[in-house]
Amino acid sequence: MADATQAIPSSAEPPVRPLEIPRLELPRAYRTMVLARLFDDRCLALQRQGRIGFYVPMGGQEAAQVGCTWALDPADWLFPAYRELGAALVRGVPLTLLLDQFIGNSGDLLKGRQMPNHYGYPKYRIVTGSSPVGTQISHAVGAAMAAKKKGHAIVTVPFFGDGTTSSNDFHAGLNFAGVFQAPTIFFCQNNQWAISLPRSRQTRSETLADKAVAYGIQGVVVDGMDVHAVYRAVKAARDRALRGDGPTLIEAQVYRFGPHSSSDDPKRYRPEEDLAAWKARDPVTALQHELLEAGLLTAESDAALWDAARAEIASAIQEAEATAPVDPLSMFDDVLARPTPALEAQRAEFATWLGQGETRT
Ligand SMILES: Cc1ncc(C[n+]2csc(CCOP(=O)(O)OP(=O)(O)O)c2C)c(N)n1
Ligand SMILES: [Mg+2]
Repeated sequence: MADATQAIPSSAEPPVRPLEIPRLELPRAYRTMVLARLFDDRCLALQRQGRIGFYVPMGGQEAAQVGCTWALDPADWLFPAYRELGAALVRGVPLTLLLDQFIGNSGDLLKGRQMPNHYGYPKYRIVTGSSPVGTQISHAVGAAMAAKKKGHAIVTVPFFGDGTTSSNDFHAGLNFAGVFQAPTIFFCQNNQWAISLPRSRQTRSETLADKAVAYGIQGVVVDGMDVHAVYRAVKAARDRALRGDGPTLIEAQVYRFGPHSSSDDPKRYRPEEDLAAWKARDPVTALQHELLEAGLLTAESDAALWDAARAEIASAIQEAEATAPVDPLSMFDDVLARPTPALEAQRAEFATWLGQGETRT
């Protein structure tokens, strides 16, 4: 095996770019955060109305996800957990396509076989979301090593939470990345809770970024409610990784405004005062005020932006709900190149059963 610790020449030098979100891009970044906020709220409501089966909200984490993905190159690969709507929207994943997956209809590229929110889109360089916490971390490190060996000047970015820093894969991934200098940015959104377990019960480490020390890699704490701070940290980490100077663990400190998922009630385990304190620092409102003050937004253009986002969401829901369900027979597809006779027989039996319609038992 070649000495993997040696920097492999990349096919293209990383472009030197300023560490600030360009002024003219700010309204678009803000629009993406607004869209994420409104779509996220709406999807949780759709779940409550029985129109989608399960949902994992991300409210409160808009600046972290948008700031991070904005600082990346579209060629970089994202390895989400299950809460990364903001990252998907920056990449341009259409709302309808996301809803197709949440509903599990025939427009869903995954054919209704994955849990809602666990989407993947090769076109947008988003690997299918990971439910067992942490597995995406080692996947991302492997992909980074492959890119490095091929001389591709890209980074890989696993997204994960505070709780996931206690997982086996966090250790395996960061250790391997440290030893082999994988061009990976470990993007930890410390939203203070792992379902009902608070950050204080997760680890005695003072910060989660401190854990980087054990792996000999760079660790950075950043205010995840500040889109600029996140952008700067990710941009710097990306430049470092592509210079061959190794991976970075970024801890973006945020707060999950909603429940862990549509299946729990945070009022049963979380103090209301904490939520109120963090909501006072709402990342969407913070950027809104900043843009209004900077003259990049007016009260009118802001209202129009929110209205347009609501209209876009309504039409995506209409389209996705009008899409036909997944063909149940498709469950026999994609597994074997040549189906066995037994499988063919089961398929035929199932097709007959489906054809019996109302009379089946
Ligand atoms: C290996 C494994 N253990 C337990 C779970 C159950 N589980 C799902 S999400 C979660 C909490 C993860 O918390 P964190 O990493 O902070 O991410 P967050 O959900 O807060 O974004 C747990 C324990 C799981 N999915 N996988
Ligand atoms: Mg968490």
